[in-house]
Amino acid sequence: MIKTTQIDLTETTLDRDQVLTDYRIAYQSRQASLIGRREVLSGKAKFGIFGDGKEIAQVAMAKVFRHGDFRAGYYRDQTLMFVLDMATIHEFFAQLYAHADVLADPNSAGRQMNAHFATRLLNEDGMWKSQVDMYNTSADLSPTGSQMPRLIGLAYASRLFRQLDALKEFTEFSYNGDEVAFGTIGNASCAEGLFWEALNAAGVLRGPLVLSIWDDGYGISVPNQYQITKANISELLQGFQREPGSNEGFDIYVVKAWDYPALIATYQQAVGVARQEHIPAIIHVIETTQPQGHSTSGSHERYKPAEHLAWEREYDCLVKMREWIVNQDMASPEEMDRIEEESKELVESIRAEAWLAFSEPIRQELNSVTKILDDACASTADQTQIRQIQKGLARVPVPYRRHVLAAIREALIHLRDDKTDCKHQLINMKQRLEKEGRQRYNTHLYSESSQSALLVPEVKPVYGNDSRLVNGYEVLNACFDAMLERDLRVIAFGEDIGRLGDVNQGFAGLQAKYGELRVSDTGIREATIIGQAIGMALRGLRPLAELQYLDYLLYALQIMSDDLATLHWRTRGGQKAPVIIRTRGHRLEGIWHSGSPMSSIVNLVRGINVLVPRNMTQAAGFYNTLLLSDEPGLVVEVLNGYRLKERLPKNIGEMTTPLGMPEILRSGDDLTLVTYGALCRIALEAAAALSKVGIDVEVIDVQSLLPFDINGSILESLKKTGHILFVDEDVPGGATAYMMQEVIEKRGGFWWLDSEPRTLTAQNHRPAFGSDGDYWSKPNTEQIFEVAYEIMNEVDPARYPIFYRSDE
Ligand SMILES: Cc1ncc(C[n+]2csc(CCOP(=O)(O)OP(=O)(O)O)c2C)c(N)n1
Repeated sequence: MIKTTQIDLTETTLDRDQVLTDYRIAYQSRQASLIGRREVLSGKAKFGIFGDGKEIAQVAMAKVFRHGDFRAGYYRDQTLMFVLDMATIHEFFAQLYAHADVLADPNSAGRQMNAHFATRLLNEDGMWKSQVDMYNTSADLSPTGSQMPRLIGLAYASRLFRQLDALKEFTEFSYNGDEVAFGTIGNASCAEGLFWEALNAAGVLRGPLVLSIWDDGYGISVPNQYQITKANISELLQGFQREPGSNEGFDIYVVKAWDYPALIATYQQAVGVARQEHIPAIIHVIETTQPQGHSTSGSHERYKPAEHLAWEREYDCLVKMREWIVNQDMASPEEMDRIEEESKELVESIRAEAWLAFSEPIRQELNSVTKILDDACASTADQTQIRQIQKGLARVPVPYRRHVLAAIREALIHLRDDKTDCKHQLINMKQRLEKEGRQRYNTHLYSESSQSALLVPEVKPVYGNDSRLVNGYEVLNACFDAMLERDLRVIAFGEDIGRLGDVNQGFAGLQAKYGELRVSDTGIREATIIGQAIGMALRGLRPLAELQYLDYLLYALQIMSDDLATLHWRTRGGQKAPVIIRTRGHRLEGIWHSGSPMSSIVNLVRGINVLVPRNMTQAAGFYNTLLLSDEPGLVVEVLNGYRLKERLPKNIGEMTTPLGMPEILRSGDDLTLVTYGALCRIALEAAAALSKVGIDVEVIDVQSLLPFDINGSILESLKKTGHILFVDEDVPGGATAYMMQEVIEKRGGFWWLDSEPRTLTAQNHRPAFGSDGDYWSKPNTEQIFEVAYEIMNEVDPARYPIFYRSDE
């Protein structure tokens, strides 16, 4: 017998009209699923995944979902969205068709597959709407379990809003921390590590979180016995169950997906307690069905036994609710039939409208190009090829803009020697379509608001005669102190940053000064540290989340990449999470404290700013810049810089380091050396040695990998020197290759090269332990000297003969 929180059904009163309205919307939602599948199978949409079988539970959930609340769920939640009008059925079909217009598909403007929901939290100008006046849904993503990390931040924000008086003024985000964060997840996704990490964190953080597990017994074709120990997730979660009277742990409920009154009572109780007392709850919704199988990719008849399929038909939540309504004498079978017929007609007509709205503009573009091609035929000698293109276009069963553009491109090849007006019209149309396509699909990777990080003006550090020389960590400490002081929304957390003040003392004394809620220790849980930050940032807070070492960022990289980096883009500017992530890396000793996997990061987190300051003053400037912006950013501090001496700027709280602006650390005429982070110091040492043999090196610190050198200043240096060397501590082909592409290909540096562009990197393997291990693993002063010298030897062998190597 498993222990769960019990509900009292006697208190539930159900009004007939409300019950019938619930049934109607649930039935409409089912129709949307059925018709949606048909649309995919008939070729009008690419892929479909639906919420059939979960309708009644979501109708019950919707009853307790209030303005200000948030959902972090997955692709089965269309009914909840429909009931609360967070998404309409029209929008649902628009997204199914990938209608790339934010008015048609406000979730994602055609960027996400269907049933990946998101409400628009931002106005057109990128500023927050008032969340307490809306139902809110954070943007869904497909990797299973990835909604969990951010869910804990959404819930924890309520605790902060309730307990921190300083946050009371942010009335557009919270009313006394009363907002509940509703999570949803499939049974099989509970096998993911993210699920367990998030649940544990939620229990520790104690916010108003209500997690529903839709359990249909399968994860695609794999039954629970292969997913979950003892094949029962609520049984497995028993250790999380809170004891009566205690406020630690979760309330755990088990309820059947087809039992309408029990679902209503369960949600009322669970959400009531969560909202009032901030006790999290788990609702294990069992006996859920999936009438159409997992998605349009396959058919469940292939893997579900016949008895199970028969059971699913009998226990379908709509069938059961209808039976219950009729048995309660709330409506006759004929009345129920009528509701169903009306629902079918309604949903079909909405679908037809959505299809027309999606396809008609494309049809018009296709007609325009056909017309221009007609004109082209009239004016060209050889019409056959153009007619073929026209015919091909007319035969496409479901035309997209890509077909139109491909036809134009093909026609232009045939008309390449043509001088007619048609050709110009085609070129114009091609350019217009290309531009519109870019606006549809390529915008909003970073903020386009007035708070874009690129718009934050530079404020240089100011020093006085009395400016003290301090340890690097003290510069950061002063910066974080100033941030916490001036912006009450700043909440810092991470492993060991609270009581200890972080492993390098950047937060020393700040918990004592600002309290445990503003500067907190977390468990060892990198993915959910980032998730916590995302959820909090979505609710208007300014989380400063620390990952203890760069090497452990890999645990969080999936969430950074899948959720944080794509958030603004995948909602086409509908949501933002200006999270500031702090970590330290590059250089210490041993495999896991000296990694610098910058290329892996840079290539996976497009959408997040990646900043690699060489010292703590530059780092402080980046923190200040990020806090003034509404974009996420990662700052990688130099691990061996905390005890190096720096002068403490007088304006540590105001100075900013601009993004995408390299800094020339040493000017020189012979060779451009491009690097960042810990290697800046080593490169300067090498440059000093090289100057002794007559080689004048310009050393450039890129400072910011994403964005990269937005004004092309490295190219200007290359124009002067004609020779370039990229140096870093990543693997060969890593971030040096990235930088080389930026300068040589994108900026056209190729045209200014007088010799082969070179890279110098760490070895392919991880850095070995100890000083010699480091010397043989990472670039050092002597190696930089030799590679730079080799470049100059190639240019002028007589002047720079190789003196340190024999040819044998
Ligand atoms: C990380 C990850 N692994 C695998 C998949 C492929 N996949 C998509 S849905 C799914 C099954 C999920 O089952 P469950 O959590 O029970 O949810 P359901 O779809 O049944 O509602 C799988 C394996 C994925 N999307 N993400």
